[in-house]
Amino acid sequence: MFDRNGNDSSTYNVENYEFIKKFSPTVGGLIEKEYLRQKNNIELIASENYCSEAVLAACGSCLSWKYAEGYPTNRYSGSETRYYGGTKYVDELEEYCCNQWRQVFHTDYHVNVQPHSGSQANFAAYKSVLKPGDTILSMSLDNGGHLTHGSSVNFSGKLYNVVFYDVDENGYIDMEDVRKKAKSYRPNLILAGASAYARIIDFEQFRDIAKEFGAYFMVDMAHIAGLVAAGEHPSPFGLADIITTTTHKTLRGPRGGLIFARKELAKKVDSAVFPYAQGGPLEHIIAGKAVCAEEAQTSEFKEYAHQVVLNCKAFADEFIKLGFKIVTGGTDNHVFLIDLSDHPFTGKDLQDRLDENGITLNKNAIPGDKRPPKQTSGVRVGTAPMTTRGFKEEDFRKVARRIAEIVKQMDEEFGK
Ligand code: DSN
Repeated sequence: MFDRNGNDSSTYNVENYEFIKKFSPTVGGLIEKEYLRQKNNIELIASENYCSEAVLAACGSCLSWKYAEGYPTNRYSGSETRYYGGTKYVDELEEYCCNQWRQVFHTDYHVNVQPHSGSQANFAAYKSVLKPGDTILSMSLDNGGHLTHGSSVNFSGKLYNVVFYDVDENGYIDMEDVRKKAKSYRPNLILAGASAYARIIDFEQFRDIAKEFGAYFMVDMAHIAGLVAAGEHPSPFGLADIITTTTHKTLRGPRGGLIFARKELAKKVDSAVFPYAQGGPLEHIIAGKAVCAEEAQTSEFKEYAHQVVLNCKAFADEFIKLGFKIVTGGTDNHVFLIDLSDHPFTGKDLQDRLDENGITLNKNAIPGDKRPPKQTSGVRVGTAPMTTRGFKEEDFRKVARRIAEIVKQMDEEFGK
């Protein structure tokens, strides 16, 4: 893992790409280039992070060679099984991984650690409680939701009838609108969770509305899961019926997904993952998820998550001081959106210009955006990866000032 100056005290990455280069100069060479890009850049993509060497090593282990379709034998009733021999150790590993995740979130919910990604986790979570054509009430992609929360180009928008709740004029989730739409549309499932929302989500209010109108309550906590684990964001456990997450964002583990559910939904969730949505689980990634869960219980992780939030607030405050508009006027978590609608260039223009200047972030729609998704009027920034690399508040203030300089040049160039 890199430190704040891009130094990598480990040899794991370098040894690996050098090893690959002996067999494939092309593949090894491209990995090396990407390694150097990551090492030399300031990484502000809110959904990315740097996992530990132990996680990387687990993901690159001999478990990659093992097939293990099914679930550890006797998972609940004695009837569960794997469809391959030789699964003694991966059975133990998968159970261990599930137990570790229960400990992370202090819960007795059922856990499925097999989803290959957050999208696969959401696909299976919906399938476990909905039929095609059922209604989901969620936040739209434009307002900060996620592709799998009902976008018309995604399976979620094609298989289900999706109604979106709005954000208010300040960009906050409009809980009155959630209640009003729950009352009018009687959704089968209400979903809370976002990929570009900077404020605390009030899971209790969502639960109350879901209960009032007889809907399942699901939370996609992919972005904030690391903060939930560290007590930096209220937990949805005990409130939601189903919770999905990825493990590679604020949790800084391997790229993958998890589903948690109330025990009575356990079998439905498991059969929605395998055999409905997926075949063989990626046991090497499950090993990485288990290491990540252990790391998430350390005091070092809690300090990191606390610092992510402190850094994000300092970063947003500095942008505000520099005259930028921030959606919702600040942040409570690891992410915020810069509103560029008063500038003569798009989010894509700024993303490209920052790429040229060694700063990586992504263009992002802002609520009510008039520009198309390939351009956008905003950019999204997050503090988790650079916090992992040791950045503190003053480092982020400096980055804000550097971005402001670049924006000033662009204003002149594009004719503000
Ligand atoms: N697309 C991811 C993000 O960047 O937030 C979520 O899956």
